[in-house]
Amino acid sequence: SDAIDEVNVLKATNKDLYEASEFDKNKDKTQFRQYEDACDRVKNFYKEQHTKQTVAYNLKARHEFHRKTRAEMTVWQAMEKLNTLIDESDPDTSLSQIEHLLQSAEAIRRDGKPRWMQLTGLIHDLGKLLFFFDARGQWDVVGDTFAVGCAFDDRIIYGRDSFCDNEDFGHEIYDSKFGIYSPGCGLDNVMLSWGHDEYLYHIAKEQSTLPAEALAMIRYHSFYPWHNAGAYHELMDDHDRDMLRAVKAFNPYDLYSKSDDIPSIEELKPYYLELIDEYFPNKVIKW
Ligand code: INS
Repeated sequence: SDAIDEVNVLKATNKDLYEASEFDKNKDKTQFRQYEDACDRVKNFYKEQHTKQTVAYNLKARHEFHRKTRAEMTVWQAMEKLNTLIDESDPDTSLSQIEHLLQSAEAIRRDGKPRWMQLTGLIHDLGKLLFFFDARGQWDVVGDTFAVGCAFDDRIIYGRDSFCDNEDFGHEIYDSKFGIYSPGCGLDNVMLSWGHDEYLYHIAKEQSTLPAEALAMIRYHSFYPWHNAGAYHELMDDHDRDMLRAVKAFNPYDLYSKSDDIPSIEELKPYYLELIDEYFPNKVIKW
């Protein structure tokens, strides 16, 4: 039947997906994500983020997000708009965002990964558009994410102490091991700190035909404490365990492509315009 065919196709593409990535073989991984030696811009960013990302703020931001459409534009227009943002949280690149997006997508494409994954590389940071709409600063747009509503984990950048000025720090429930969650409740039910991942995830889920793996790559790509450091695993369900593999497969293309050559935007544009149309049935997206 069609359903069985579909499952088989997905299994086949997932096999390619999880094969070790070729492109980061020659990268010196010790050169990336060096937060202890990072400049003040990065350190100040995280101090502010860790102080202001509270449960109360998270609920408010989610409510605001669902209340309205902020802009209507195509995916490519969104990439161009984003281009003026320089991410204060990122110690590894001071390139404009469109270049980082193309670097990620091109690395995925060169490795022969599925088309939906190439597109995921292309759009994964588009949620940073939020900065031009509802954001209070960069602290509620960029940077690594973590869960709110349960204990601040030591595996988050700069550790638990970095949260000492957060109003939820030491809170009887919000800073207890499981907090408002329960073991195995599934990450769908967990409030991640509000920012570009969460925002784009909702948009892609509602307005694209991207598969679950792509949506997970978008929602969790900045969730390093989980996909990289092993935190929050007790909250996962079986679906999350599958998704973790996909997110891990995506990560090298996001992180290590930052040292690749700068791509030519005009040359690559026709290829990616077609790819965008394949998965976003409505050209104009409600942001
Ligand atoms: C970066 C940047 C990225 C995000 C990373 C973060 O500074 O904001 O978009 O994916 O997790 O460390």
